[in-house]
Amino acid sequence: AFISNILQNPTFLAGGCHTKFIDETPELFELNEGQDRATKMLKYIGNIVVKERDGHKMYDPCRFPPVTGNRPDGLKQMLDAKGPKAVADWVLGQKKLLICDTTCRDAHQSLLATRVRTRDIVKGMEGTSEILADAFSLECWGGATFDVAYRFLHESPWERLDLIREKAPNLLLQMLLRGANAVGYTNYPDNVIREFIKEAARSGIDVFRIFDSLNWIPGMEVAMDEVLKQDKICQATICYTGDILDPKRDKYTLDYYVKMAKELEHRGAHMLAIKDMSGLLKPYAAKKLVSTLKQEIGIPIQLHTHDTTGNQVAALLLAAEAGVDAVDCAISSMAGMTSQPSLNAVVAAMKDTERDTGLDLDRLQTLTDYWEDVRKRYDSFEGGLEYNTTDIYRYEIPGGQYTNLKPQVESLGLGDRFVEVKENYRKVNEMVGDIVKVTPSSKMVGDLAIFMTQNNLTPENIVEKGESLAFPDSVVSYFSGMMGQPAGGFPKELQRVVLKGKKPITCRPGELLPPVDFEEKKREMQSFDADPSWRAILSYCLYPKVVEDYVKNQKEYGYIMRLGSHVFFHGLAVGETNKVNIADGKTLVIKYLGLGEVDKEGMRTVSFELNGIRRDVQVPDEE
Ligand code: 3PY
Ligand code: ZN
Repeated sequence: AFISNILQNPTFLAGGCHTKFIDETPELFELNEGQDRATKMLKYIGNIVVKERDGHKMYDPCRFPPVTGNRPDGLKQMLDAKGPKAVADWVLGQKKLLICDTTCRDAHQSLLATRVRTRDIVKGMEGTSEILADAFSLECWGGATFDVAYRFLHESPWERLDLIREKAPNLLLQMLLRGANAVGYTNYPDNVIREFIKEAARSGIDVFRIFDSLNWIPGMEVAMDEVLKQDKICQATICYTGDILDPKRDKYTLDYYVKMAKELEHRGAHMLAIKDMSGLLKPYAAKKLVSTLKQEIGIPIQLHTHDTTGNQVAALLLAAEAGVDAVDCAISSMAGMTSQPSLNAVVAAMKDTERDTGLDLDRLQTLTDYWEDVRKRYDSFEGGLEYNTTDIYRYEIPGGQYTNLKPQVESLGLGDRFVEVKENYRKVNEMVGDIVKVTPSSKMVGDLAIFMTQNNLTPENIVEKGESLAFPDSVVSYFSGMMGQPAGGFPKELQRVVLKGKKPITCRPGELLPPVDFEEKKREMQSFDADPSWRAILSYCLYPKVVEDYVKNQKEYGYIMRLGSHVFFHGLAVGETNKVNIADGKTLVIKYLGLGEVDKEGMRTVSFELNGIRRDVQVPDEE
């Protein structure tokens, strides 16, 4: 094959074959690339079918939202032409209730362990861009989607963003940024935050929702500044906790939120987000909070909540009455419970009122159908709430964490003590000073709650018993001040016990972290990636191990992003055929024939037909 490649090479044919010809013509070696890619893919599927055995059912194809080709320019064009202030002014001048669709980010983060793959997002995106043309934005990036894409889906979040941007050129794309924690769980050096934002802006993010997990404004400062510099929409956030209607809860009062909102406006935010990550903002509290904020600040307000209690369509409607400018919802087949309230329900409720959203319920149904079908591919990640619960008012656990906590607790063998863990979550919140709980502070509270359960600790004995215990990293980080400063400060006794002599900081962690030397990071990466892209370097700064594993996985299995999701997660049923478009115009027809015996080395043969020709691959057996 190599010889015939040489014979067909234009340089060779033109008589240009000199001694360096082979060295200078690397494509000669690429003849097998197609085959190689196919083998890698078969290996990937082989591994999955061995793991899954034949428990897999075939799936019907998805119903796709129709694409009409009618897609007028939208807010994206307004932002590009006139800048963020013009968009914010336009929003303020609107009567209609504007909608942000979170289906492609928070909804699946909260319902399906963040597992929705790029392929499923992108396949419905052209239809989405038409049907949601009158929405405010599409939240489709950031939060946990960044590392989960690399870690569990073996795909690049940057490529996801490119593809969404291409298919939805009219929509504002929105991301969730955890302030100085970017899309991670720890504070990063300032130059990493700035370069990450620059690259995200260049790649198509228009609206940056920036929050700090303790509502500590210095933790948002660098990110806000960089978004403003990039001329994108800076949506600064107040995270909502407690209950402003309850006179006994006197830490997070209406006044606390108003002060914070004013400060964010003063620092140049184009919009304010109220982020109710746990769904604690009861309907009448929403009305009170929004109507007060509308009087106190002049920038548009967008409300984000989770429908864990079942109360939150009502919260959005009362917020709409109180003048909220935009609300976050998810397509109904991906809404409810720990996810956002139903977009379809809100659209229907507002129809023929003075704040009609302008969205069409019948067309939305096609998106609902699409996501209903997509969701079936992710059934192994279901397992969250089966019914709404008002327990959340007691525990104050964020939507995404609530769905994760149970499997996490079960995996530690504490499944029968889940209620105790939740009670400890509540107690820990009190012990650490009644704090805002959202990534990463919520993870710290969860880690400490589990730790208390495992070690039979109570608020009464933790100070005494804790002297001899090594606390989880997140807890040490919190008490060191590396997550920022909580309102009201740290409880001193517990801080002393956790830190064991280490001195906490009170400044912005970014002031102490030395800037990252990107050239050095690049050299470091070359041990596993010969020529890392700028984006890969940035990702590596956030998640070194995860990115290294991702690159290695790609070498092993190739570009598996193009596999259909049911095949990606469950492989094929015996006799099932699947077409995979491995490169534009190149299609593999893969039929799964079945498993062979295990050999002495513990390898199992998996048989396929590839484009009609029998192909076997060997994969390690797992039982
Ligand atoms: C995240 O930080 O990922 C969140 O969704 C917090 O609510
Ligand atoms: Zn959320």
